[in-house]
Amino acid sequence: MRAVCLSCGLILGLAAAWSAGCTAAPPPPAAVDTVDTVGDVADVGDAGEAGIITTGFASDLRPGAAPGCTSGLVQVAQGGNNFNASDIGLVTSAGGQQILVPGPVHDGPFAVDVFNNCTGPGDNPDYLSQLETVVIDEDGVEITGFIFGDNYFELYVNGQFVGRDPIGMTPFNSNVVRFRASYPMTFAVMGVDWETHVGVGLEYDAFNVGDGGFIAYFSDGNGTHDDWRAETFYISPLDDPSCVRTAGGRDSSFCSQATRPVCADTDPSSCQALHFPVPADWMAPEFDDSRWPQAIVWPPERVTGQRAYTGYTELFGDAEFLWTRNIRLDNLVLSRYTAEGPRR
Ligand SMILES: [Ca+2]
Ligand SMILES: [Ca+2]
Ligand SMILES: [Ca+2]
Repeated sequence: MRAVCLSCGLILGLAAAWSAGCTAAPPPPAAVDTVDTVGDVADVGDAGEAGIITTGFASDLRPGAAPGCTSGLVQVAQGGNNFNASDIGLVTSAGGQQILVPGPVHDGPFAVDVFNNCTGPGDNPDYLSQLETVVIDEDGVEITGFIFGDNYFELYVNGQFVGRDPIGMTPFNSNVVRFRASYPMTFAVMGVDWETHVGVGLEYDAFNVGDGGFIAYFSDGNGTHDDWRAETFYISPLDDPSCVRTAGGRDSSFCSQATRPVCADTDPSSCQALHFPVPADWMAPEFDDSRWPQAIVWPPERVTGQRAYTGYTELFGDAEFLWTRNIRLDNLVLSRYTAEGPRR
């Protein structure tokens, strides 16, 4: 299931350690304004949650390891905008821990294109005829779901992989999936705000701080709203990771006014990142997400003006764009929602 298994054992090991630590953690005390940094671990002082700090660019880049646009000629011929490969790399903490960035992409079926003007035909009006139902629960209900992610998504339902984004970074695309599943139905989405300067959360020649966000709508009326939960696992670029608060859920919105750190202008290779191990079972229905914050709804215009979404808004019903409190610095965001039944 894991295509990019560069350090899966390590990641799973971290996840196990994290789960164990989480189980034993006392209730979180009140938020604190100042934190201490020791070695490569930021002690955020609220139940002992520790992030892993890395500095600078990823090494060991794997071009093509993640799904991506590979043909600029196709893109230009179709009048599109920029295209970029979706590189994955490894960053290493001072303590020797290695982490895949921008995220632990998994192998699995690609979602069908609604709009894809690089590895697809652009507008794909025949998408419904191309769907294959992913059977999760034989006696479940058949549901069609539409997803747009800035920039990459993986969708799990009731713990099973349903589909993933065929383009990791750009150009922007939109997708549709179909599955059969029973209620209560747990939707779990991994969202990645991809980057071209891998490891520091920056993109393009201008070293922009990119932003994330995703939206999903399902044919039973369920979709992305503020009753989902969302948590960040990769925060960058940062001048000082101690700006990230974690009481009541991680919050990077106090960092550089959630906009642009000094390092992005002075020396991007000095920018830091804060990572939190991804629990191996984060997508499972029984996973305890009670410590994750409520997802934040972002206005569509704040997330994207891309045709892949704006040309298909009717497919997304009343769903809303979600992310965390910080749409710019939070780059790997896991989100969950369990539906008890159809939402009408
Ligand atoms: Ca994409
Ligand atoms: Ca970002
Ligand atoms: Ca982005």
